Amino acid sequence: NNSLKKLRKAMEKVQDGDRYEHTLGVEYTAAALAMRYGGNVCDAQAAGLLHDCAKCLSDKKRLKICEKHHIPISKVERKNPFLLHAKAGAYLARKKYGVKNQDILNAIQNHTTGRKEMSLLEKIVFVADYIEPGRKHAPNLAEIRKMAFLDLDGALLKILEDTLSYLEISGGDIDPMTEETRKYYSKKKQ
Ligand code: DGI
Ligand code: FE
Ligand code: FE
Ligand code: FE
Repeated sequence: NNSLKKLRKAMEKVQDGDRYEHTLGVEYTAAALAMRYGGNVCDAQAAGLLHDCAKCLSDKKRLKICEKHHIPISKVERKNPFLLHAKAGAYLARKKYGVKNQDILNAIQNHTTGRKEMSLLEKIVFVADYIEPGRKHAPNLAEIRKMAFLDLDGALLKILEDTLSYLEISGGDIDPMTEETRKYYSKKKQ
């Protein structure tokens, strides 16, 4: 697909080598999950390619984009502006990379903290980001990779639980959205 090729070229330009490898890994993994769950494969690829399009900007630039375009910044985001690569990324996907599909934009916006009631595409990008082949040293990675293709919500919940335990141990600030997403998918499972 021609537009996917263009997005790949654009990401290669704005991302350093390792990040670009990760981007391609998320693209392929999101495509595989879309095949498994009957999603739109092309949309999954586009969202995978663009999800970290704001990852290689400076924190200052991310804050500037969000402030300038009236994108709300939470307390935790203000203190940890790397989190804003999701919101700033959705903005750039629309304005710079011409994405009009709101589901793709939501998948980019919510790929770090998740949110309750995620769409199939949002879940796919969230999970693909964590399990793509280049991702290393995450606990339970082998188990989560397998689970992703058997029980997407189960994999989503495990990723949130492991991310939150990691943040608790390392003393990272927890965004209320990450906690809310975990609670929602934990309740849903019961
Ligand atoms: O951009 P990537 O590294 O590919 O992946 P990502 O956008 O999912 O970001 C992952 C990082 O975000 C990981 O180190 C955990 C962190 N994270 C997720 N939720 C929160 C968080 N960090 C903080 N401080 N607070 C959160 O709620
Ligand atoms: Fe990211
Ligand atoms: Fe993630
Ligand atoms: Fe990523």
